[in-house]
Amino acid sequence: MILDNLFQSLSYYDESSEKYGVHSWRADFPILETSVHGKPLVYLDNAATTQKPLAVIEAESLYYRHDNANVHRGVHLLSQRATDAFEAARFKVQHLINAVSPDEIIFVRGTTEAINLVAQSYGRSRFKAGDEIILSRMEHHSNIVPWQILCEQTGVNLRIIPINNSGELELEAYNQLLNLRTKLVAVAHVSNAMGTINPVRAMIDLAHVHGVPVLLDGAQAIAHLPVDVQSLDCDFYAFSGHKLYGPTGIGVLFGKAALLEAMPPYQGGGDMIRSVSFDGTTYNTLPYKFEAGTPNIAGVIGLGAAVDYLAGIGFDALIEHELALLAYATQSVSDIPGLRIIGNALEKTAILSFVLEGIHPHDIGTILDRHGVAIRTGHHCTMPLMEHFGIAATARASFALYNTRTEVDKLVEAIYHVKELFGR
Ligand code: 7TS
Repeated sequence: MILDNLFQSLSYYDESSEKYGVHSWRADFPILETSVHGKPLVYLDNAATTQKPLAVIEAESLYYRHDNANVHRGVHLLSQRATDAFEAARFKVQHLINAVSPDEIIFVRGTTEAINLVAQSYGRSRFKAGDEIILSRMEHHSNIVPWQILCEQTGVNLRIIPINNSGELELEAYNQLLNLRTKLVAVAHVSNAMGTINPVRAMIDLAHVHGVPVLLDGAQAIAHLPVDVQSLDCDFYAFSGHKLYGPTGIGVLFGKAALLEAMPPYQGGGDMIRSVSFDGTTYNTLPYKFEAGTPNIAGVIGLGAAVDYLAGIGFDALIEHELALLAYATQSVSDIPGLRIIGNALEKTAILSFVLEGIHPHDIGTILDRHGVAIRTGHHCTMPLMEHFGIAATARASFALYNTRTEVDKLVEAIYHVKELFGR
């Protein structure tokens, strides 16, 4: 529906318009000046990782130049400054996702670690043989394998929500999967391989009717949609900083305080304890109970800068720009003979996955690279999803706030060149 409306309004879309601000946004990202193979970089691999604005690069650099010290430990000034900057970032993330308290924000390495934390702490301590966890067919391997490991450890079973051929979840089937044995639902907010925005609000309501908590994998949602964990009423929300214009190696697990309080620690070590003796150890309060060892301090500070950067742009402008771009790209590639889009959900974010008849996606990716166009090809860590569509891989262009219509034109031009080279 959103896309249909945008198709109709495409004639009004003008990327040079100040309204979208895309050219001033581009200027914030130094890497966009880069050339590859002698061509200007057209970076369309944002679902894998986004580029970083100067504000993020400088926040990390300033920390190392002026404030570098370990956090939560020292009485000396640098340690206090580092701790203040670190905890300020926690507040920024709290406000980004509208969590009730900063104690509900656990810093982890990324989405992958956040989901493993929930599986090994929440799942392992509560689930028993015969219990069920509901996932969907479109999950990233990061939201499959941690649960499979838990299945081996506890005898829990996985139940899988099927999808239709547009790449949308079958909600009726989901409803039927929920039963007395269900202990958790873990689904992607947005699909990384197709861009489908799942109806998570309705899914959470349904799960809660059965008293079942819900974990949302927000890796692909966090940079494209405003996320409000209170209005979603999700129990856990996981995301990575590097997909949000922030650094790699840092991410967030949000959990409702009552759940986190009741969970055992995930890892043991410094910072997560209140007192240690050989007679017994007591654990620290939230969020520190889940943050064992020296954290990625520069990464947290960089993530805070990324959150500020995004707040400066605003989701209204960002969404309008990205959806207009997706609509333009979808329309542009639709005319290419032999091209099939994988994932045509009515509700989508800025991801365009496709296959070209008779040409392997890796060949598409390699030739596009010679044009300076960076896309991702492969199964995108969603092998069960690929199996559903009867394919091994797709070529995926994924957009961010700094991409332009001219870049989409270059993508399309390069795809035509691929077809020409393969005589298709
Ligand atoms: N979940 C989803 C939906 C993802 O898209 C990804 C990464 C992850 C989890 C894992 O995130 P990480 O930061 O912990 O690695 N997705 C992709 C992708 O689509 N291409 O490269 C990485």
